[in-house]
Amino acid sequence: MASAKLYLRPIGLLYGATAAEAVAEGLALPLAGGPIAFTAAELIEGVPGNTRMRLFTAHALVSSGEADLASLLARITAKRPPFAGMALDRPVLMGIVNVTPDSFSDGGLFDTKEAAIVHAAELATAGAGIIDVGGESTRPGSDAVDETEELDRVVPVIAGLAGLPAIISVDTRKASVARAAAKKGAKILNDVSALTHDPHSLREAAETGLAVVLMHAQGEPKTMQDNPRYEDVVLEVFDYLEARIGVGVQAGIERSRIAADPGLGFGKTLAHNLALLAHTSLFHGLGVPLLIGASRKRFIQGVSGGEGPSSREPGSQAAAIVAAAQGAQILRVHDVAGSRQALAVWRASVFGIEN
Ligand code: 7PJ
Repeated sequence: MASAKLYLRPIGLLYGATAAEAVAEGLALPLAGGPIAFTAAELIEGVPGNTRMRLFTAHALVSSGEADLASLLARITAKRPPFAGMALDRPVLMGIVNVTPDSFSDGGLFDTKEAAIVHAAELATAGAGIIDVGGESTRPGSDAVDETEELDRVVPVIAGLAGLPAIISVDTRKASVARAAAKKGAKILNDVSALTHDPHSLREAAETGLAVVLMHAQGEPKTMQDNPRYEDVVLEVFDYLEARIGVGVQAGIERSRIAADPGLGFGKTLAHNLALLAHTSLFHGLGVPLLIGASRKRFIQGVSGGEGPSSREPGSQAAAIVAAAQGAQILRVHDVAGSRQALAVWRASVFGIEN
């Protein structure tokens, strides 16, 4: 294995006071600065499709003395700075506002400017720290949207959200839409193509100062679900995101402005999506905040039924908890109030009622 590489998947997670005590005793290490800690990790060594895995205690990892391992551990354990001005010490909910006539889960419901603005305000009141406004449906099978059309959908809505007590994010693959959104006050560029779709996006992101979410997708929305294939989905998605973070930093986007997302549903089978969700903690090795978007996606139906997207809400909330329990910092959801309740019950049970 000439170009063997190391990946670490933190396991044996502890929460709250127990986590702090175990870290103080040298029995655990903080995950992204805490308040979750890990007592052990799977060390995966090799290249996608040809790896070996060994289990280590946190103590053994620290005392290994291997340079590659030490730098990976440093990325996993370091406290994340605020993202787009938001502290990340508890999960932040990103509420979805689709201004599209064909969005797969709430298509047509919020496709007028007024309805979208009202819906965004409701999501903010319900506890969304971020409102994600999108004008191009990227659901499986969807066609690309013309630039003028996307600008017309998104920009007036973002302009109408000024003063909302939430950070505004724009879900777009187009540099011109990102720029127009930034002018109207958006602070985050959420790009499902990880700044690859539009050749101007890297420069635009660097110059506007927007925080960016880099998401993994295999293929284009139109055909991505036709036959997705990976040797090892978890490691390949990790490598891709790591490379895109590197490209972003090279282009002048500070690391502190970048978050990463494995892109559930984007060119992935049910098994791929479940593997990514189960291995969320491995992605802390990217050294940036993690965003997970499971909400109402088809893989939930693949597990346990749920014909229409809105009937996948309980499964969506379960997936959000699975991600949050592994330290994912940002959860992209449709039902903010419901997700908030689910998270609150989980948080109270592992961190205590006061937290
Ligand atoms: C995602 C997204 C996601 C990020 C969409 C849908 C399809 N952005 N935009 N992550 N999904 N960052 O709403 O389900 O998973 S569009």
